[in-house]
Amino acid sequence: MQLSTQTLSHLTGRVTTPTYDRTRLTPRIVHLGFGAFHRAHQAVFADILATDHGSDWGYCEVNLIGGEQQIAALQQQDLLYSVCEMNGDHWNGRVVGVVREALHGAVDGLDRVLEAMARPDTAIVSLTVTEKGYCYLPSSSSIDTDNPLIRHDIDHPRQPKSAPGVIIEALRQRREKGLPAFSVMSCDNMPENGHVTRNVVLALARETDGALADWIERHVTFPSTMVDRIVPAMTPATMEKITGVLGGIQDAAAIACEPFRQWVIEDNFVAGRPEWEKAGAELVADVLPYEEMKLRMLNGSHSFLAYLGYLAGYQYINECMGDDNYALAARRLMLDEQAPTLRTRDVDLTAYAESLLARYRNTGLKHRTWQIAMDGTLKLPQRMLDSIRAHLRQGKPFPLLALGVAGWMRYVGGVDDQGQAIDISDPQKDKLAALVQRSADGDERVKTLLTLSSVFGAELPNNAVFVKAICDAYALLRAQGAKQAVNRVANGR
Ligand code: NAI
Ligand code: CS2
Repeated sequence: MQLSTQTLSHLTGRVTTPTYDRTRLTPRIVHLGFGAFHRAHQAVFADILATDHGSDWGYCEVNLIGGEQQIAALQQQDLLYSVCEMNGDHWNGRVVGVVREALHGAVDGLDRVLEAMARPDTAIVSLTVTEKGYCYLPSSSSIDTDNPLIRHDIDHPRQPKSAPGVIIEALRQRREKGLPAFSVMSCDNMPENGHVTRNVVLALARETDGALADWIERHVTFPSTMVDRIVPAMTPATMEKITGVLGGIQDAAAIACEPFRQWVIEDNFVAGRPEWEKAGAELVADVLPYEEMKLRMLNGSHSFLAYLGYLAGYQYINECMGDDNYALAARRLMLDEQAPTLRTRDVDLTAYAESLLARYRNTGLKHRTWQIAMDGTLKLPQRMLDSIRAHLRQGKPFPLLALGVAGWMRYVGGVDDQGQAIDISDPQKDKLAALVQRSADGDERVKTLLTLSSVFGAELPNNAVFVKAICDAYALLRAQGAKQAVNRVANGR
């Protein structure tokens, strides 16, 4: 049996199902990126609001590139899907009912997506399209005009392919119809994600229609957010477990996640917003301190464990945590090298680090190091390099961050410590392969990879202290392998 309105009544008591009248909900949020994370995060906040607080904010879910199967699943399941929180062997299920419409740009047609975004009721367009979806250069937070999607959208602004291009065209149609603007809210892991979104949207709009760009600048807000919940990609084994939790009912859009969830939102919306605070979100004036804390402490240590763990043969984050040296390295990275760079005032960073380590130990989560390792060219700047810059300014050492960056360099070299080839997933994969190909392994490889200016910018590669730190860490990894290197650096040997 498949999940649907009809089969909801077959679900066992362990699963929460929508108790509210779903037809009362209006899809006032169009969400771009119905992937794993959105299903377990923003949609769950909306579901709690509808269940416990009578909210009528519903979602129109959209995928533009990839994710055809998830949208089809929604369409076949009366727009229902389930989320399972897993804590070790303890699983809690919830069927989410806030989706009111589901569209895929390539399957259902871009016109239908634009029509939904340009409806009078649409108040917010939110995004979880991964760092790649913004088509930006992380070293400068500006638009990447060499990106093929952006080049296409400059030539065909009425038939856009990129997420920023689709947002611009929807806003153009609203303006033409005399409708007010919506707010654009990024929920991706980037520092100042609202500013990045604003930068790319305005820069792309300026390429084709200056008057529209001016209108967007005056009328649209781009609130920043800090989002947190660990939601690994689905696996057949997890799917099987969820089917068990659902008492045998199949849900092709099911997702599993950890119990923890956090959302800090800049309170800056032009056309209203749900009362997210009632579901536990924090609405603040300035999100940046929270974003930096999360990106450096959590995501920075995640990427460290992903590269060094993968090289050593650890498939999952909780396996890395089973190695005392890796756990110590992650803790020291957070507290000795990331925490001192932060401007958060009222957060106990030691307690925060301990809570992150406990979350990484969750044996219910099968979070692959390979998954976290992907798209490193878009992740390293905010997760490691910004902190390194702070240490360089103050003349402080950064041995674990250096090992993390060198770990990424070994990883993109394409061979792990067991001699197995690595399947690298990165938008700059071809460029990385070319740089690796033309450099001898060792200092030359490090210096060649440092020429990637979209990642390292202009100054770091010319900083002798930085270059030496990375070359030394890389040499250690080459000579002793990741496990030994982590052991030595974590223990200060
Ligand atoms: P996913 O792979 O399950 O979903 C990715 C989504 O992005 C899909 O809906 C896909 O259609 C869309 N997408 C990919 N490339 C695109 C492009 N070029 N243009 C437009 N749409 C595109 O990944 P997941 O787990 O949902 O993560 C997505 C993002 O959410 C992450 O990159 C991160 O920024 C953020 N996030 C993820 C967390 C997690 O634990 N999974 C937690 C916190 C934030
Ligand atoms: C991870 C994040 O895939 C990654 O790069 O570091 O998705 C991480 O799971 C989330 O940010 C947790 O909120």
